[in-house]
Amino acid sequence: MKIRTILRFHNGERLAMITAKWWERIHRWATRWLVLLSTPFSPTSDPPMNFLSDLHPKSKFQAIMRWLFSCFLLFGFAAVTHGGERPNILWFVVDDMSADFSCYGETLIETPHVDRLAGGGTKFTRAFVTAPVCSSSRSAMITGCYQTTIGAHHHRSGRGKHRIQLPEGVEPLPALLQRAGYYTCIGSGIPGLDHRGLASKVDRKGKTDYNFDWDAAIYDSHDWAGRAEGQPFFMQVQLHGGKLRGQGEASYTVIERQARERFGEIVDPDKVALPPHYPDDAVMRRDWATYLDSVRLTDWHVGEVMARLEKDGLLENTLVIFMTDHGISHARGKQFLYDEGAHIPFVVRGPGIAAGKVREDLIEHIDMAAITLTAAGLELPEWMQGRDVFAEDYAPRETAFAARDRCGEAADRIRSVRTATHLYLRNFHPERPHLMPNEYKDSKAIIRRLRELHAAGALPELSERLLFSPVRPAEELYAWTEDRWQTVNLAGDPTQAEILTKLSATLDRWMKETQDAGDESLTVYNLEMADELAVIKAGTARHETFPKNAEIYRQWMREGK
Ligand SMILES: [Ca+2]
Repeated sequence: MKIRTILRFHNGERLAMITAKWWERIHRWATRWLVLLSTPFSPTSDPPMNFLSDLHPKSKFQAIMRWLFSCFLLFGFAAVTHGGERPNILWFVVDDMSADFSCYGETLIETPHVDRLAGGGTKFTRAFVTAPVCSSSRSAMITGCYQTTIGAHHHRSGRGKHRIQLPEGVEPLPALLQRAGYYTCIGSGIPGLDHRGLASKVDRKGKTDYNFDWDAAIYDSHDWAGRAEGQPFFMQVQLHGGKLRGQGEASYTVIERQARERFGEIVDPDKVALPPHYPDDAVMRRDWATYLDSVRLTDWHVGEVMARLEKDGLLENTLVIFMTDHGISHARGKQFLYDEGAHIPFVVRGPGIAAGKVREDLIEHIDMAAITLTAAGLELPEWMQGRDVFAEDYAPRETAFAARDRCGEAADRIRSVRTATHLYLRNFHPERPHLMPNEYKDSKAIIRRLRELHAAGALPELSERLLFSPVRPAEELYAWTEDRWQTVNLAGDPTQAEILTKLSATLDRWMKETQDAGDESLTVYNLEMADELAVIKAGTARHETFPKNAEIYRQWMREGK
């Protein structure tokens, strides 16, 4: 076990040195004994070369014992190096889900499979995405770079006529692993099941959603089963997660049926504890209950994949990383940089990873790329901004950064920096409201209900202020570890002025150093809106709302708002 750990984690010179030393030793022993002992059995050997026959019985016994010992050492070494071969790497990437698992403190449901994963590995309690929306988060994840550095920060950008190219030299992770001999795959992790955990006749590749031009050939398959014998694999299990609960009534019914079939009962909406900034309302409760059912169904799927790895004898030589692409899709979750949108579960299990360990240092989701490359025995490219948080010389992050940019037609720009105690946010367009027009979000039952309650003047003060204020503060500051949902903005508090100034400067420095590409021009916005509208089905409500909303943003841009 010790040697395996060394072989896995000491790359470069040190690994070469250790390996060479062992090989030299083994080679010396093996040559000495095997050459000597093969001699008597050689058909061309002349007597008295059969030295065993000339030996004293006691010496003969010792020679045989030494021979057996040598064989044992050789086989042993082969087994050790085999065990130390490049591990398989398996990612669970779950859509739209916060860390609402039992091992992260959720008490209303049980999530035995993710809990087991955490128990057998290292659980990070302070992991954050650098982008709180699918495509920007996934573009960052797959390159190990800040989405703002590589220009992939606007949600679903670069899909149509306006294509985004990655900066010179930057490549998606599967391309690097494939070139190093890995079998690269992306799918549901269980042949015959889709990303929703439902039976499927056709196995398809899983979700990618990258905002840049990429070559589909970086993925060999939907599943690791097709790899060559002895070939290590890199598998992404892409799960529908929080998206299982859908946008409203019709999809709630589907997930409730699925939960009843799987677990015998559904989460009781009456027992749900909503965050304080959401009104206590039947629609909100039902939605949150179905969300928790989506967590349970995700946990079940994780269990199935882990059982398959174990059954196939792959568990011990597979590095497993579990995370979500951002937090729950809700009014203040997905698309926003509060914990509700940016905090994610992050669990790593596998060879060389401490079991049952909990780490409280800050990590960013782009670190997953660096952890993966190191585990595969590859050097980290210069351009990669994620870090191998398991490296011996790793100095824990003092800060974690995140950015929100245009989401669909909703053009906005928010940046944040977080320390172990504070979360600082900067709104670059404070004149725009929190719940700005957004076809995607506005078609959700929860947002429609919030707008209804707002129109009827029936919202509690906190919901009204945090969700419907027509303008936002230019800066926000939260003592996030004490203020779980970040509802108390300390930005105007004179006692916090020093920390605010410091974090503001840290954010400026980060934006400069990482070459934050910032807002889109109106010209690019128009190109992207045309591209996006082209893929929306004509005649639908979406097709009508989307361009109407886009016109509001154009007007705001023209007004400098
Ligand atoms: Ca997502």
